[in-house]
Amino acid sequence: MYSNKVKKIAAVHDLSGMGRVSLTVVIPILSTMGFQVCPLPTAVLSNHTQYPGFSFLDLTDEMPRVIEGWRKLGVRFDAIYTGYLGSPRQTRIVGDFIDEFRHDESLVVVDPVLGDNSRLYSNFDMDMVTAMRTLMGKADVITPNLTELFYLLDLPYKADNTDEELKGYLRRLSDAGPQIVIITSVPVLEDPHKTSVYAYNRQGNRYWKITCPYLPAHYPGTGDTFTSVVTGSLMQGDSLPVALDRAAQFILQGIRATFGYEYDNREGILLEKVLHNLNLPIQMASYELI
Ligand code: PXL
Repeated sequence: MYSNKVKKIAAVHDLSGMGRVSLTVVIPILSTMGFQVCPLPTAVLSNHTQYPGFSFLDLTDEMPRVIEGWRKLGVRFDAIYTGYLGSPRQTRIVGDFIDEFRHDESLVVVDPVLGDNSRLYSNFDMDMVTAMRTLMGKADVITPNLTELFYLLDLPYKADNTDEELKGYLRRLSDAGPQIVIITSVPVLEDPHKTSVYAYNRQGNRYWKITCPYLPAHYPGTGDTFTSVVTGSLMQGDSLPVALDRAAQFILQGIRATFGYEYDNREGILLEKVLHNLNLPIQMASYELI
């Protein structure tokens, strides 16, 4: 049956007041791309956890009440996109939420937010890693960065990996459930100013690589930006390599928009200056089949 309704995305992330991460990034990006974003907040923070201090209101006890409200409304989501979760118990609540609120065509995206630059974020420990491994099994798409990849695979971090090694990691994570696995923030050894993204789609058994002319780790929230654009793009019906290109291009535009200013990188990229670009056709095609 023909339907022109706006697609609904449940966004399960924290709300951090300062420093453009999580819901303050996910909502504007996916709204601009034409989707209705329904937030299921996991925590409220004064600012993200890469600042030296932060307030933290854990919403684990509130989440089942929000979910109960949605149950009464009889809502189902066309996508469920999870990011920063505050505790292992939350990952279990979110797992049950996915089982109940997805439908056959829904896209489930789990960004296993655990750490960056080879370390776990403050207030996460190995229990959180184990819990994230279980949640990952329910996803269609996962987007770990290189640090998160090694925690999920229970391997020691190493920055230097061959294409063949990275393909092996992608394959192992996909074997645990997700059809699409995307690894972000892979250093390019020959050029310290670049990073690569590697991706695998089990459907078609193809591996992709794109190299980005920037270092996202310098700007918190670029992981959330990347996964938000990929999610919106896949929901629009773009192929995986086109979705990756859109996300990489958008982050590059955001970083370029910040260059001209005296600026505290912890605030993230100047998203507001480039949001409108999300509705333009992509300008570059930098993906490679590997
Ligand atoms: O984007 C990752 C992220 C999300 N939410 C919070 C964070 C971070 C990264 O530091 O601290 C609260």
